[in-house]
Amino acid sequence: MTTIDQQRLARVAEAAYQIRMGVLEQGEAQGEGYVGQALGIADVLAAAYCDKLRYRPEEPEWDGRDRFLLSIGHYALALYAALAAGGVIPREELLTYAADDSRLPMSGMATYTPGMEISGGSLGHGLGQAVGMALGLRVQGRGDQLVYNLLSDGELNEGSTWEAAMSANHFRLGNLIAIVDLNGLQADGRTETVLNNEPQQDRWAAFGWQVQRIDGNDLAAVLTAFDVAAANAKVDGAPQVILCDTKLACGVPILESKEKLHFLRVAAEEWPVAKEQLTAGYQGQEK
Ligand SMILES: Cc1ncc(C[n+]2csc(CCOP(=O)(O)OP(=O)(O)O)c2C)c(N)n1
Ligand SMILES: [Mg+2]
Repeated sequence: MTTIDQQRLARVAEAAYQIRMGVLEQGEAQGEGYVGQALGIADVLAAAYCDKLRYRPEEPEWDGRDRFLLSIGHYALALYAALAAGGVIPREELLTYAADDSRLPMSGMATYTPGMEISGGSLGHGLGQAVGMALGLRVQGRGDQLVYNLLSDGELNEGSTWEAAMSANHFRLGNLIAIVDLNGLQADGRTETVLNNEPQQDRWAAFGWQVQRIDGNDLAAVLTAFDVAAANAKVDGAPQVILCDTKLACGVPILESKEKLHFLRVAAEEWPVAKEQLTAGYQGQEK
């Protein structure tokens, strides 16, 4: 495994901390939300928005940008926190999460939020949209721009995801990178109980994809996987997938131990504790 430069690692770790804190602030403002999965995916989003993605914070619709598609609309607060960390939206706006007239609705909507590429409430459509965008960019002679789609293990139960996976290799979309959050949970229970979708590596490989599987909360591994994917990406090559095993509520012990982690309702007095625990963990890591 390549070694990641320590300064780079520290910079992205700080971003991941900021994203997690932004998630907690949004949760606290509403008293509830899809907080567990957002904390789990924070390292991946920090690597994307504070290291790898090409975009202009002040010009979210810049034509030359890489595309990052969030098909899991309920993860929106994680993306809002990443957009704040990346300078696309003001950090204080996070406090309006899911409020009436906010640009940050509870489920991600492209028409409301700068930097939100697609609306994602109906699961299982992001990869198909990513295939279309990757194909479109290549037709326009801009196949060097990468299209990422962050999807969930619940979305692997949708047939449309596998139709898209099949077509991505058929069209040799080497500019397409899927990232799957394998957090082991979905709305009705554990993924392995609801509808087991392992072995994941073999399934994607059988569809013609280049596969990496990593600990999605090991930031050095996440950065390395993004580097490898970007280096492998080539017009007319195989599409790639990064399978990320993540931990729900990662970094916040008081929330990690909760039972109903798909949608968290947290008592008012627990939010400050959650924030303290996050900061203590981050400071401990720095030493
Ligand atoms: C097409 C579709 N079917 C069902 C739902 C209802 N739904 C909302 S979130 C969710 C769970 C999906 O699994 P995952 O994203 O892995 O859940 P998490 O890890 O966030 O708990 C479901 C079934 C939906 N939004 N869209
Ligand atoms: Mg899940």
